[in-house]
This record gives sequence, structure tokens and C-alpha cells, in this order.
Amino acid sequence: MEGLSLNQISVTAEKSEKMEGGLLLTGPRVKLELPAVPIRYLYSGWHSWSLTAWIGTDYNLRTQRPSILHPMQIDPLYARDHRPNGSWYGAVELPGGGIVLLGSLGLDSHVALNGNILEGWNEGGQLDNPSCEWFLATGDETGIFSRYAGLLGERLGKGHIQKPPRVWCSWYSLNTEIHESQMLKILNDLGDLPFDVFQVDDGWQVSIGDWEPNAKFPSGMSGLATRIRATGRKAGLWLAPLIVVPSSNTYHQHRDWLLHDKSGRLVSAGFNWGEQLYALDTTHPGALEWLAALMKKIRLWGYDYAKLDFLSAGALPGKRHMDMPREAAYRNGLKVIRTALDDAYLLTCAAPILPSIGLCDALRVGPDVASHFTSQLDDSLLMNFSVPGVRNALRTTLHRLWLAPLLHTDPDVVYFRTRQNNLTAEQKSLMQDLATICNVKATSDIPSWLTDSERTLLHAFLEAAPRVSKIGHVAYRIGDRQVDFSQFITMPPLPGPLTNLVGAIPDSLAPIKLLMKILDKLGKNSIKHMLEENPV
Ligand code: 9PG
Repeated sequence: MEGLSLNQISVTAEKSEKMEGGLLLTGPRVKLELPAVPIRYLYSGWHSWSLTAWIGTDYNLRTQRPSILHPMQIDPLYARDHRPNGSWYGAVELPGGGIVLLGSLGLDSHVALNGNILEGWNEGGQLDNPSCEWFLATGDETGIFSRYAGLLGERLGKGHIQKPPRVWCSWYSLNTEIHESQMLKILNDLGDLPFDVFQVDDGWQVSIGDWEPNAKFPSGMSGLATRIRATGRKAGLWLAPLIVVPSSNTYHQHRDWLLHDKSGRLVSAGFNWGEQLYALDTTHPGALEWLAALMKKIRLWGYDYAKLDFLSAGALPGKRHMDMPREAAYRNGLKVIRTALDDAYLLTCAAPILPSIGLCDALRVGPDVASHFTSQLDDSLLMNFSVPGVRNALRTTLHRLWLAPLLHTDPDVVYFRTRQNNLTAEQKSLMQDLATICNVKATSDIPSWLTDSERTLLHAFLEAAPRVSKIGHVAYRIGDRQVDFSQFITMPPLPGPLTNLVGAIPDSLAPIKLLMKILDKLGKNSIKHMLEENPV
């Protein structure tokens, strides 16, 4: 590591000048010739769920499956790019251990490695990033990234809320099977557990795009917020404001607000809830007005905490009402949302990372957790590391903790329950430790599912504020304990030739939509059944 200095790298850029901690490069395309071919690359995923990790340059990442989910899980523009590459920044480790970071200081930029050439380019030309600035640094990873975070904060801003709220969230026990009386029962059973926010997740709305309470919430969302607030907690609500499904009224009434491609076809934003997803064009004045009104409406209902999900849809490639780079367009929309939410706490999810900085209080920095650690199907056949699973969540989250000076890094919920859970005690405690490190604490555990001792542990976890310090790459001291995550976040062994062969068959040949529709139905039924056996 000591061996590598900046003058061993040959730089091609419009301008290169010394700055504190490294070099400031300028230009829409910059190129670095490294003294050797790197052994590891730091992939930087586009949004919350997208894989972010140091991976050996000899690890062959196949195109992840299913491709119908690309627009929803990763940057679809680079889904089939097999070079080590990533959004905004990339870092490499050279054979001697030296680390080089090339990080954009603006939006709409990408970095890729070709042999010993590390290249960065700005997709939108100079429109949203007039000077196209890049930070180039070598040395200790923690130090470099802390400087990078500082530079991003100067340009994009940072969240201003000091203490992250402790949240009870409905998703990871109930999925969309939520209803009013059950929410009230849980609210009551939380009793003296120190949660600051009671957050209602997916399942309250008429549909994705029609953000009104459905029949399962007869007192309306304001009725529920009133009951939540009466317990001294803030009310939180989940929405996916930048996507719509074809079964919604918004889709039928406002086709012109949706993102189209240059031949006039609607751009796919993925597939979920058994339906095709489409994206809102956040440069369309009608859509922006609607977004602002929606945010004001939930504030009026009494919600002071918003979890806004599936946000990357706003930055998908397409032809917009106003011609501007896609991430600038997203940020434009997020600004309108932020302003309309006023002083509500904003958690962004499935959100492009850099374009969300300065406009949110918290950012989900990994994929969803789940009640399983990992899955052979996702790891080997699908090679999809953006899907729910504890190992995927730990891995990506741990690689994004350098963002902590800019926003609250949300590692997703932790589990204390044994009931309805396949995680081991060790896996649960790793998740709890990570939440303590982030100081962003949430759970979906149903109070009546917890044993007395689990409830006591959850209570203590929520109250505790131990000293945390970083002591290694992914190792921390928490109070007087040490935890090293490295052995739990490794990439799975590369699949064998047969798996690779099957995994490379174009998935357009399979009736994926039908399959996903069936899976969605089956999933819903199994949760309903589970809730009959395990009432809240
Ligand atoms: C509600 C959920 C929860 C959760 C969010 C998001 O298909 N997928 O890969 C996929 C991954 C995660 C996901 C949905 C779909 O979950 O992260 O906390 O709010 O939506 O629907």
C-alpha cells in the first residue's frame, strides 16, 4: 500500500490539479493508466438494493436474472456490461495492496475497469455537472472515502436531523396483509418499547399510483395517524410515488406523465405485485404538481415520516418532457418531494445513491433483509445479489457506511423473534450489531410473537447507545465487544459449468411474467395462511 503514489498513475483529463487528499480532475471523460492490473474492484451499485462490494477481478459476474427486474434492481443501462464497473465511483486494489479511488463529484457518471485502465465518464455531458469534476486519491480506504464524502457533501448537501428515529415497520412480518384493527392491536402491544415511529408499509393503498386508503383501512389514513400519534409516536407511511401500475387510475388518466422511450413506447420500471411497473417523468409539470400534492396530503393526514420506495424509476433512461440527464431529472423530482414534505423525516429506498444525497434524511443502503440468510437459487443460478436476503443486505450495507456523514445509513430492520424466522442467533445478532453501528434501528417483529426474553433484548437494544469505532475493513468495536463481518459477507463460490450454462439461457424464453404473477399469488396466500396460524 505504501508503495503506491499518485504519480505512478498516468492521468488523461481536461485538467488535473492538486487538492487536499488527492487530485481534482476535470472533464466529461477521464482515464487513468494504473501501474498494474488490479486484483479487486469496488463495485458501486446504482441504487439502494444494487450490489456494492469489493470483488476479485477474476470473479465472473454473469448478467443477473431475471432480466425483467433489471430496471427495478440495478442500472439497466449497464446490466450486460461484464467489465468491473459501477455508478459514480470505482476503486481498485493493486497487487501490492494499494488502493485507488476515482469518484465523480456529480451525477450521471459511471466508472469501469479495462485491464489496467480505469475510466470515468459523464453520461449527460456537461449539462448537470458543468465542470464534470472527479476526485482521484490513493491510500487508506477509510481515509479516502471520508474525504470523498466531504467533497460530495459540499456539492450535494447533507441531512440535518441529528438522531435517527427508532422505527416499527409492518413489512417484514405482514407484507401487504395489513389492516386497520391489526395495526391498532400491534400499536397497543408495543406498549413501553421505545419506538419513535410506527410505520405503515405497503398494503394500505388502493393501488400503486392511487394513494388513497383501501377498504382494509375504514377510518382512513388520517384516522390511523391520529391513533398512532395519541401513543406519543410519530406516524410513518410507505409510498412508491414514482411508479404506477396499469391497474391504477393514475395510469389511465395521465399517460403523458409517464416515462417514454424515444420511439414513444412506455419505459418498463420492472415487474412487481404481479404487474408491470411504469415510471413517472419527473420533468413533467403535471406529474410534479401531483407529487407535491401527494406529499402535502400525507402530511395533512398526520404522517411525519415518509418511506419513499422504488425511487430509481425516476432516473431510468428515457425521453423526458424536458430534456435533461436522467439523474438530474430524478433529483429535480426529489427536490419537489422534499419541499412538499417540509420537515417530515424522509427515508429514501431503492434510491440512486449520489442523486439522493442532501435531499433525504435517511437512505436505505442495501437490499432488503429477509427471514433467511441467503438462497442458492439467487446466489448461483440467478446470480442476483440485489434480492432480499441477510447476506446480500449485510454485504452491500457495510460497503456504504462511508456515507454516514451525509445521511442516516439505513441497514433495514433487525429481528429478535424466533417465531417465523429461519435466521440463527448469530445471524440475528450480526444484523443487530450493524443497526447499532448505523444507529438506525428498526424491526417488524410482532410483539405477541416475541418471548419475554426476546422482548427484553429488543427493549435493551433500542435503548442502548454504546461507543462504536471502526477497527478494520468491515470490523467494529461496539462497547467492549468486537465484531468482524468479513466471513459473513463473502461472495458465494462461483457456480459450476452446468449452472452457468442454464443461468445463461435467455430468460426471455420463459413465461417470466406469468411465473411472477403466480409467485405473487402464492406468496400472498402463504402469508395469509401463516397469519391464521400466527395471529398478531
Ligand atoms: C414493499 C417493500 C418494502 C421493502 C422495500 C421494497 O423484487 N424485488 O427485488 C424487490 C425487492 C425489495 C422490495 C420489493 C421488491 O421491497 O425495500 O422495505 O417496503 O418494497 O413492497
